[in-house]
Amino acid sequence: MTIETDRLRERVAAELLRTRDRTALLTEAVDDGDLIRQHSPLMSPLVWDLAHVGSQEELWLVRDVGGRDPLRPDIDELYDAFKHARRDRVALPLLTPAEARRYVAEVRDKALDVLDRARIDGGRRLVTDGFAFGMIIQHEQQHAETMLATHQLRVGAPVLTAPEPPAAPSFVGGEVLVPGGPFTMGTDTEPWALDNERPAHQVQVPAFHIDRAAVTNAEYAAFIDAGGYDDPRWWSAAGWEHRQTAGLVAPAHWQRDGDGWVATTFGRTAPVVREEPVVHVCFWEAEAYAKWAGKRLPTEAEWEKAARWDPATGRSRRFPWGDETPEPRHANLGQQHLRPAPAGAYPAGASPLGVHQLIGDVWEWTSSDFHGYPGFSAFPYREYSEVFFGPDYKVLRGGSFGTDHNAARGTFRNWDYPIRRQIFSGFRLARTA
Ligand code: AVJ
Ligand code: FE
Repeated sequence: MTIETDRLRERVAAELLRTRDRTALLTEAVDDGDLIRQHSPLMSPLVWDLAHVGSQEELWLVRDVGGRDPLRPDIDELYDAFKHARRDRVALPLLTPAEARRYVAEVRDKALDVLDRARIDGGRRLVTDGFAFGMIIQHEQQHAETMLATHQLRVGAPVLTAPEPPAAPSFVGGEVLVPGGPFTMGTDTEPWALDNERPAHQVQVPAFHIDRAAVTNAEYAAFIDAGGYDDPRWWSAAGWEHRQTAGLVAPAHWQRDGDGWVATTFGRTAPVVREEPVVHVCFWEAEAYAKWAGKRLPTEAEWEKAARWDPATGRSRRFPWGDETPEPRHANLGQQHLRPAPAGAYPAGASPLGVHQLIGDVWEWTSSDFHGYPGFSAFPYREYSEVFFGPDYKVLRGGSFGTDHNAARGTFRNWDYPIRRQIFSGFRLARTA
């Protein structure tokens, strides 16, 4: 065993533990009634997410990598996300909270045993650089964000607490020019990058301007006050149709309070903070705002160039600030704060061109549909991303305050339907130079 392999093993074990702590916190903060309840038809009951995390870990680490016998083959079907829609999961004969906790703990014991004995440094592509473990760690982290979104939809006394995000030393606004020219999008070298982030490929991105910060609550409120929700000029046909049928009048969780707005966040109602990025808006709202403002959403390639392209070397970095793994000073990630931070709060995380908070705070809608990059090949299974390719999904970039730092990077791609706003979604503006 080489030292590098031992280090990788230690890192994987530490990440598995750290990730499970968050899952435990999100599922222990509420009582059993809240774990089995459907808080929204858009979301699974929390107890489904919990056992599903264990089920995926059993499938990929215990059975596939470890070659061990199944623990609970009888429940595979219940926790297969493709077999039952989220809205139907509450009616399934799910494991009880106590059973689900026992199940995920048993799976974890076996997975750690596999980690001790498995060759994780190569041989099969699935285990090179511990990829299967990284995939399962990121999977659980993605569900931690999904569970956080479920918490946001839960009605009742607050159960989650976290310190306030940092204040901005100075407010950041305006835009920067990103020069035209080639840039390398996607990655071949990021060891735990998922299939849809690969392969690295050159794209020609014409010069564009991009805002230094995401659109703030104050800016978004001005759009509402200007009658933006009542003026079809700003909306695409599909967007206007949705605005009408869904009766959209403001971001989700906002309520009028005199001339201003209050928002309910994890059970607490407070005035909307003017300098924070707007969150819980759908793609159609983002698009309408952009048109009203005389700009547009960035394409996915523009977003990634703004986030990764180093003008000094022409190289693509892992993160806006460089190649260094995210630290709390770089970005608002990992549920350390339960809200986005004001524009300018993370100067250490800015890009060389001065674009702030591309990573963390809020997922940013792009104008791009979710497609495979040229040369895409599904790995390890088509259901991770390939089955979602097409015009139905829009790409979001950057991660939110609810995203683990391990599942947020310059190449990471998220996707959702353009009507969705239960996710921690905001946006920033761009325009062609
Ligand atoms: C990448 C957030 C769109 O939640 O559907 C979780 C992540 N994939 N389990 C999703 C995922 C399988 C995925 N998103
Ligand atoms: Fe999943």
